[in-house]
Amino acid sequence: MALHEINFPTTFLWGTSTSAYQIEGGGTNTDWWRFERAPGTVAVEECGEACDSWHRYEEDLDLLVQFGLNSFRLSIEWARIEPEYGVFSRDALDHYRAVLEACHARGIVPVVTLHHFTLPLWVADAGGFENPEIVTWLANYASVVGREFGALIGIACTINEPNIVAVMGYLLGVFPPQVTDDGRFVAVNEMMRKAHVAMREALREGPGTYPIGMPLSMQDYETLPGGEQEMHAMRDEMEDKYLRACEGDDYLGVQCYTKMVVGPDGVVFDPPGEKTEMGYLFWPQCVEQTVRRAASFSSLPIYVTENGIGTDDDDQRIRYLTGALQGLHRVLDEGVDVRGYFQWSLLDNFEWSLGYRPKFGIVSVDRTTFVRTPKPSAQWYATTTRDFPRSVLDT
Ligand code: GCO
Repeated sequence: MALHEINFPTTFLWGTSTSAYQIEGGGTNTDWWRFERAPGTVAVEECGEACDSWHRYEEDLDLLVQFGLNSFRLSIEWARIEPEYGVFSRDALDHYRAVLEACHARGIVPVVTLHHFTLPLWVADAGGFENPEIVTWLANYASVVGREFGALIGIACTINEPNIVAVMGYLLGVFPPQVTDDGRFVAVNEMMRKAHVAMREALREGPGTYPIGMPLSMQDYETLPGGEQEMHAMRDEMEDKYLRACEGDDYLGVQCYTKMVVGPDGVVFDPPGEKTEMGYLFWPQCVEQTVRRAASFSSLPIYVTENGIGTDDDDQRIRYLTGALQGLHRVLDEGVDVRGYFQWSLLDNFEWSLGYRPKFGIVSVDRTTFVRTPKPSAQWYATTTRDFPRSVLDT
């Protein structure tokens, strides 16, 4: 069958992905806010007002409408909703209700992440993901969120990239709480899976029927001779255990950016090849490879909940996204049930320890005035997704 004969599902979700802390600004009550100010951390600058999306969310949503997209992945901030243990902020809940209603008013399906990297200070101070109580705390938070917003949620993501929170925070020590301990890293991974299931069940008890899942960071892997064992061990801890734990979910969320090269001594840093601003290999093929691999674990529908490139060179971004969507098209052609693609990210935003230098956005944001300016890649994404799959294949 010629590729252009594919009847691309009209229900496919085309969107962009964001997170609260990275765009809202003013996330003062979080572990990240404190981490950025602590002496000797690797954080290069403070998040501050980010993109001021706390106030400018309607502008952001209007951009999506302008680009013809039908979905938006955003996160809600636990630290704002439950600033202290058991105290739920009516103001914060009302704010997020307004955001979700603003999505619906524009025909945009909101994909809502409950936890995207940041913890309320009270949770961090009580041991964060190492305190078994966090399973109950997250489930309680999910119950409140489900009760409040169940009818407005399009798709729910419980914990964003739990494997990255674990590896960066508990093995590599570059995210809070800056731990470098293999045993604690493995224990946090286990805690994440428990918390996810508890949150999923809590959401299911509330109103609304929407798919619930947990977006996982996945990589394409290249193994150098002698690195097989290392690669399998790494992938098992980072991905496979999670993929198996997602069995009771409604979908798999795949997030991918690059390929990792693994040799006998572990990850090969700075492998030869074209790089992105993150120092990652330029590897748009990661989309089809990771989606295929996720599909080999389960027959659940798949959403690519994040994919994109950090680059100052918008032509490089267009080249990357073209490759990514061509790969996505191939897996659809193979019959994999992929239901949506979310480009990371709508706006240039706060890239965690690396601050504002990496540019993932299809829209730039003036750091003083917060004025948003679409880049050529935004126009490219708008036309490509409108004409998909033909335009992608023509390139
Ligand atoms: C992650 C997060 C995002 C990042 C994005 C680009 O994957 O680390 O979900 O918050 O900003 O991936 O690195």
